[in-house]
Amino acid sequence: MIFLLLPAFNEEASLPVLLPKLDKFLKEENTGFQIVVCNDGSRDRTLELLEEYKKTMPIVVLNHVINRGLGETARDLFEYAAWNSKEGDVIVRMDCDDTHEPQFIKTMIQKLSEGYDVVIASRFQPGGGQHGVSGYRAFISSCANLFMKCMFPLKGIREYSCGYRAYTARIIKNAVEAYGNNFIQLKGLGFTGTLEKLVKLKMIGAKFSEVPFVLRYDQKQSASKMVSSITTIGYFVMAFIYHWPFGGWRRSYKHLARKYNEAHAPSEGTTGSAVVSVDTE
Ligand SMILES: Nc1nc2c(ncn2[C@@H]2O[C@H](COP(=O)(O)OP(=O)(O)OP(=O)(O)O)[C@@H](O)[C@H]2O)c(=O)[nH]1
Ligand SMILES: [Mg+2]
Repeated sequence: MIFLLLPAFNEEASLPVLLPKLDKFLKEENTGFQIVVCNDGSRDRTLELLEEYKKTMPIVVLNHVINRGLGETARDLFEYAAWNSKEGDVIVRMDCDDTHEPQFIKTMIQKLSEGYDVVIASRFQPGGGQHGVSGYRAFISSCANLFMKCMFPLKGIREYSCGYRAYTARIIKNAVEAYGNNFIQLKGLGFTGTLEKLVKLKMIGAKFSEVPFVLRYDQKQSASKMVSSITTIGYFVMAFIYHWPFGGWRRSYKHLARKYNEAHAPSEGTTGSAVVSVDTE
């Protein structure tokens, strides 16, 4: 079973394009799936549209009456998936703004089955890229990714800021169990939680990989909700508290790292990696 997690804030223009496309793709893949959308206090027709689509598609709607931001929304989506999935399931998080094409779900899941816990859709792998992104924005995004790579190096990973990723349900269940409400701790700092998830998963022994992905920014219909100043501050705050004071997160979560790394250590004759099984209908 695949859980598709979609945070939605004022996405009335994109949902009628994305949801039917997603539904069609997943049905063609003949894969059991559940779409989970969190409407985060949208002030447009997002909630009404979701209630309509629910009648014909497997959609669960989580609703925030007040806009709480992407951090709290992602927390609720991942907690929902952690409680409602089975160990062998897959969790995919994508944006609602129609810039993430569903076709990449297939390659991400194939990659997960090679034994990874997290597979990132990456603009920076050969074959990846971005359409419709201004030179200025592309430059800022590359700088941000370089900063994150220096601060939080993850082997083989170049894409830190894109939220389009596939996770094994097992690693998300472990993370929610290990960190509780602190899996995404920096909830008020814009889109920082997208990076924080990678760092927190790394600390409990997750294995990462990437597949090439083309960001379709040219298809974006809704306004950007990214407040880059707050997110930039968030990255700096995180880099700081990862190390300070007295060893920061690295020290305070050391016991968790030990517990989960030991639990996932390869036993003799195995690769030490969970093989993902996706139930088909
Ligand atoms: N729940 C919630 N979701 C949000 C909020 N802001 C953005 N989102 C959603 O998070 C996803 C990412 O937001 P985007 O505006 O696409 O941000 P981005 O992809 O980093 O950057 P742009 O595409 O340039 O805007 C989309 O699905 C949004 O609907 C928010 O305040 N609350
Ligand atoms: Mg987007």
